Amino acid sequence: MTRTVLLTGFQPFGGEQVNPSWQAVSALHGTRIAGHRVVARELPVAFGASLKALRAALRDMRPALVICVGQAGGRAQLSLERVAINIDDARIPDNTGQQPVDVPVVAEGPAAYFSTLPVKAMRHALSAAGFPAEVSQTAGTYVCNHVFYGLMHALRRQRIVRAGFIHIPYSPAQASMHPGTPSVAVETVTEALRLAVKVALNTRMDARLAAGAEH
Ligand code: PCA
Repeated sequence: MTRTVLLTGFQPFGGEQVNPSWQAVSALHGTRIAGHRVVARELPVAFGASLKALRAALRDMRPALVICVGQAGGRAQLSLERVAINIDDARIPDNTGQQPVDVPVVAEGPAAYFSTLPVKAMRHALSAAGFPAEVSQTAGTYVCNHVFYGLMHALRRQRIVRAGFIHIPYSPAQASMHPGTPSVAVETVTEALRLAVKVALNTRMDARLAAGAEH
């Protein structure tokens, strides 16, 4: 049986016309990577509804690997997120007007979950192939962290299903509206994600490489 890789991107938010996370993952929809079928889904930028849609997709597809992708305007590299924390603290309202402040994603849930992706091996492979990539120590406290935490919580008893989150920079079209901010072409992000999926599927044990930060 062909196993599925689930990739998610987000709808536009914060006044943007597009979200490069959806542009990049939708370009991989229907392709095959390392013998797996890729399915892409778009999530709303909304606390609660985003996770409901994600949980439905997990139930329907029973994927072997899940990578959720979101836009992080201002970042210069693909950020392989290490950890999801159990807090919603929104600086701006979501697309439905909700703005939770210091509310847990899951009441009584653990403080945090680590990504189960081999983030070090992925960063190494991406850098070696010329893609800008880093391991990030925070996915923020907005809808992306909310989805990342909810994803890891939903899969907490299915450790065999690898899952995690990648933040991506603005696209050049977006960055032109925010002078001075870095960007990466959507096509480049798409190719980087294709490689990231391949490495995640082919790496059993993560590499022991330094990719920490002092701050
Ligand atoms: N980025 C936001 C939410 C949706 C997205 O693409 C975030 O980083 O939380």
